[in-house]
Amino acid sequence: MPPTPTNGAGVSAFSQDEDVARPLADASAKTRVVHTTCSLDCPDSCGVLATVDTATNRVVRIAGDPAHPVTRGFLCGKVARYLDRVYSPDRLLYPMRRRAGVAKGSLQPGEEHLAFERISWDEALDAIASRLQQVSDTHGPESILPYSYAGIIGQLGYGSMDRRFFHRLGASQLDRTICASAGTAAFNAVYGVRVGPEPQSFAHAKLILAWGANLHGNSIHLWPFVEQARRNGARLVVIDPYQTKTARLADQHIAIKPGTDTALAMGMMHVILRDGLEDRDYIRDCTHGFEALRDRVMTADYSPEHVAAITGVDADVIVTLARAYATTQPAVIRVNYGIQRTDNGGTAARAVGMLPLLTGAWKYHGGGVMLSTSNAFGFNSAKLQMPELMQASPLGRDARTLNMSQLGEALTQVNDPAVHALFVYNSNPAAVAPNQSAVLRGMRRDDLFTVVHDCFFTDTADHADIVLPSPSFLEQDDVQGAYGHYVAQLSLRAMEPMGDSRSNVWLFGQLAQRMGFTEPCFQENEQDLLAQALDTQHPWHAGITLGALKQRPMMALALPRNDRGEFLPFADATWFRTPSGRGEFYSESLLEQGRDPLPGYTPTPERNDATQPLRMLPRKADHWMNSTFANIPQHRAMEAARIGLGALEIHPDDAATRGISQDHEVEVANERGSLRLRASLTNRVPRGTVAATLGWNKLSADGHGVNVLTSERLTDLGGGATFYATNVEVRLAVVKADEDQTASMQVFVAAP
Ligand SMILES: Nc1nc2c(c(=O)[nH]1)N[C@H]1C(S)=C(S)[C@@H](COP(=O)(O)OP(=O)(O)OC[C@H]3O[C@@H](n4cnc5c(=O)[nH]c(N)nc54)[C@H](O)[C@@H]3O)O[C@H]1N2
Ligand SMILES: Nc1nc2c(c(=O)[nH]1)N[C@H]1C(S)=C(S)[C@@H](COP(=O)(O)OP(=O)(O)OC[C@H]3O[C@@H](n4cnc5c(=O)[nH]c(N)nc54)[C@H](O)[C@@H]3O)O[C@H]1N2
Ligand code: SF4
Ligand SMILES: [Mo]
Repeated sequence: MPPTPTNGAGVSAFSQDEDVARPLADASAKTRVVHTTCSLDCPDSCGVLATVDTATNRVVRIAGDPAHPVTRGFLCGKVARYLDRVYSPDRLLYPMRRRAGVAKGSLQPGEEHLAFERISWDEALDAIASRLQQVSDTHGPESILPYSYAGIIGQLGYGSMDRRFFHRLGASQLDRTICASAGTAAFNAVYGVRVGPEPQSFAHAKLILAWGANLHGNSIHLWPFVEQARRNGARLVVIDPYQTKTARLADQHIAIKPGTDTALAMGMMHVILRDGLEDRDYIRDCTHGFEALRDRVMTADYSPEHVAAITGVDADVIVTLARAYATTQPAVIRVNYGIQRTDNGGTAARAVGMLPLLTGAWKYHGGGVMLSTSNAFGFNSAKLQMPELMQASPLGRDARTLNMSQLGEALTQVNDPAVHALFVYNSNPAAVAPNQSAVLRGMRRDDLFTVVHDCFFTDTADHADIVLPSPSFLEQDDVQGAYGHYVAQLSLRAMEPMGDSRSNVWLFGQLAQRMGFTEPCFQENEQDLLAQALDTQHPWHAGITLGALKQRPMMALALPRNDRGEFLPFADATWFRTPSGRGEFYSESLLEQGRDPLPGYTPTPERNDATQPLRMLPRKADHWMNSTFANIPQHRAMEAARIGLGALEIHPDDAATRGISQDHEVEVANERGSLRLRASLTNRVPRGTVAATLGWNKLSADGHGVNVLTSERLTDLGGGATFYATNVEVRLAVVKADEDQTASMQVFVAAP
């Protein structure tokens, strides 16, 4: 279904959460409606309509764009309240500089103005340019480290002028591994490309596995299609150690032990092959290495009984699941990032990714496996980012690359050269990066020059020398794809930037001028970059030009379809982009890299002994976006209503053996650090597993975030972070003599 043009007329805004629905704008009011795109780091990339009061130029309402073919007119609860963030009194509105003599460290909210003073953009840009020049001259340009992730995922905001700037500077390159690199490497090994079924096709499935995927909390717009399928008789099975809302609403919840998904997937393969349920024609025509895989999975290591012992899932549940998966068509798997954040996580994604190759699920409309759709977009990132500029830098060659999932190490251990300047934008690493103590130790170095560009005074900004204000997505122009659907969108600025905030594109263009970079590409503005992003020969982008998007801001990719209009990736052998040209069970290229060419389960190397017997899930909040929104009172209230703020979710049996009762203050610790939280006794976590939520460090009771517990170990494929492979012990906190337990509990229980 091609998206229809929107003119804002007849908008029927509704929201998933009834309590956040806002009244329709009064038709007689003087308003205009602008199509923007939610650019938070979420698979859904919702079409958003912003209603602007033309008298005040304020955005008075935002709502989902009903013409979007996938996100269809509703927003998640967090972005339905986005205006609370845009117009928050805490927005960072002008550049600021650390006051002379103030040491770097975490600040209490409201204390920032004591540590920082307002300066003009000219002063800020001059100071940054001269310091970066000095660092480059003294230590070499690679001693400068850019650090960015997905504060905005539009093509311009995520990576364009910023990349040009750091390429031309010769700064260290950043390997952006913190989220998706393990799964990317895994699917590249199996398929050579990451595309999957259209989200709309889930409505046709008869069996849906949500595997390490919190649909309700993290990507709600798949849910209506899942529900449609269920109304037609489909079953939803959720495989997740934690009982999410998605799991509660499912037909079956399999509470697997964290980090054991490879074993479960291979146990399913064992049953499928043992019972002769594989699709032999598909395997013959479309796959590579089947015999080798069969030899591996038919060993006793992957028998249902052995897999049950590893995964904690009963053998008969494994057998029933495998048989149902192989004999129900269409069967679709929504695998998400949850399974990847462990040492064996790349292989887990690889093994799960192979399941439809064994059963031929790809042949059916509504079948297959969806990890990410991002590879389907062909935006011209080479033109936006210009890596060739590194040759014009003082290095005259490609710069070294540092892994963002090891920022603590980069700031405290890397030499030749050491990092002397850190430039953070689109990210809050002081809260989101693993091994927080090492990260903060690095950020507190007096000899490190740190710039932070953000909308708020984040934990990272607390450690900056210079802080710069950035706009929200309503305040900048961009163009965006998605990683959960196949619709390209223009995102038009609905309002002027708040205060003196300026976009990433503007900031790095200005800095380039100050650094004396004369290449014409640094003179380009947002309009130039939009045109370049869309200047692509990619066949699926046919017709999607800037001119066309200005007429209709949402355009579906021109995906190849059969005569019934269905998009069936990997239904035949023409789709694979692997070395063998087939779906690879066995990978010669992994073998060449000295890796196991077949999937295989290996237990996590994280210490798991009597001193740290509990597995910790440092999870995302349902109502925040990583650390974004964690400081907004309305969003804190929503999260407080869900599980309470500062909660440690622990199984009642694990609590009982430690003498812990509901609301007791507890200390959660391992060799990297410790956290004070409030015990919340719940069956949402299985025995042996505890959970807590990612947020802003400075808003927690003891100033620490969950990432003090996580490590800088990397995933087996893709060099990703292993957040969910963390072991801890929990004990009752020792309450200081001058505070009694009730008093300290109130700190935790109090809503925002
Ligand atoms: N509300 C909200 N939405 C978000 C985000 C957010 O912070 N909040 N973040 C956005 C981002 S950056 C991303 S990457 C996506 C991620 O979206 P998801 O991939 O859904 O990410 P997670 O919540 O990390 O993990 C999904 C589920 O995997 C489970 N899990 C953990 N370990 C294991 C395991 O070993 N095996 C299995 N089977 N499951 C496991 C977790 O309990 C969790 O419920 O969501 C995006 N959407
Ligand atoms: N324990 C634990 N840690 C995790 C995770 C987890 O599940 N558990 N998830 C991991 C994952 S999947 C991810 S993707 C990362 C996410 O890590 P980040 O990408 O760092 O995510 P956020 O915390 O949302 O921080 C984004 C910041 O960008 C800012 N921003 C927004 N728009 C703009 C803009 O236009 N310009 C600039 N300069 N800044 C802007 C926002 O205000 C916000 O402070 O965290 C990872 N860390
Ligand atoms: S965060 Fe995701 S679900 Fe929410 S509005 Fe943005 S794109 Fe849509
Ligand atoms: Mo992510």
